[in-house]
Amino acid sequence: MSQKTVLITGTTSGIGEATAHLFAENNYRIILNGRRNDRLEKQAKELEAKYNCSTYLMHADVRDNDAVIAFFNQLPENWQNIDVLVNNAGLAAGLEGIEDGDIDNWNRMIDTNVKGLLYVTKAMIPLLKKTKGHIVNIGSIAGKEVYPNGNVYCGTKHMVDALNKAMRRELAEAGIKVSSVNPGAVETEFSIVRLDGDEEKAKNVYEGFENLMAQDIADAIWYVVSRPRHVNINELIIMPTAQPAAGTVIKNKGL
Ligand code: NDP
Ligand code: 8X3
Repeated sequence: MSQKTVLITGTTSGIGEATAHLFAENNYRIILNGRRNDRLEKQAKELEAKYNCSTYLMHADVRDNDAVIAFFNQLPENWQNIDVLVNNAGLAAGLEGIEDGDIDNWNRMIDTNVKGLLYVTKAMIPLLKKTKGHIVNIGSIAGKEVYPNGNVYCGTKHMVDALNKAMRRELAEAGIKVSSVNPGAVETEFSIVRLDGDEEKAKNVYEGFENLMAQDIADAIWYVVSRPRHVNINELIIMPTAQPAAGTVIKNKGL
């Protein structure tokens, strides 16, 4: 059987990074993506050394549609058979109410989480049609519920939820599977980014309970992708035991 290939957006940290490792361990070739080139290059070397894995770098900001199109236009023939796309790149920026919201933060979230996901997906569909591939969209519990001051982030993830359903309806006849994985609180760089680089405050988010780890979500993504051809997992919601709902965490109770 020929070796399979996955393109994962946002592999330079967190969920994307753990997912790249898990797919490499399972003998996939990996197309790595992110804006921080130093991390991408280091990651490629690590994966190659640890798993003897072939990697290809997608040095592109997913918000830049021209850069996304240019990447696929130059993609060498031997990397064009892509079996799986994991739409993972994303972020939250800020935790203010709408009245005090920062417009640049809103634009960053909408441009990355929604438009970036659409740009990469649109460019990939012709390739995925050839392999009868699989798209895994990383949504969030924030795409299923809303919580105070989550406003625009929750809005973008609700849109990911809608797009996940839209893609599944549109692409079923082409044999492309479409799934979403929707986590609650995972300790990654997510809160550092959301809180504008304040590492102390970000650490507090995860204090007093057992949050999810990036590896938990990578395991779920692998579960979704490794089902038999006739089985599609439409969506998964995965929460820390201590987080019964979006925006609610039970702290200091040993959970
Ligand atoms: P991290 O901040 O650790 O990772 C985010 C990744 O996305 C990084 O690799 C970053 O790379 C990349 N990224 C961000 N913007 C862009 C861009 N414009 N172009 C390309 N890559 C980009 O956070 P997580 O791993 O937690 O987040 C991954 C996904 O999971 C996101 O979609 C997030 O919304 C979702 N999620 C996270 C949860 C959590 O609690 N952590 C819970 C639910 C969902 P770089 O900066 O190098 O570009
Ligand atoms: C991030 C998870 O619980 O902070 O998507 O909304 S949560």
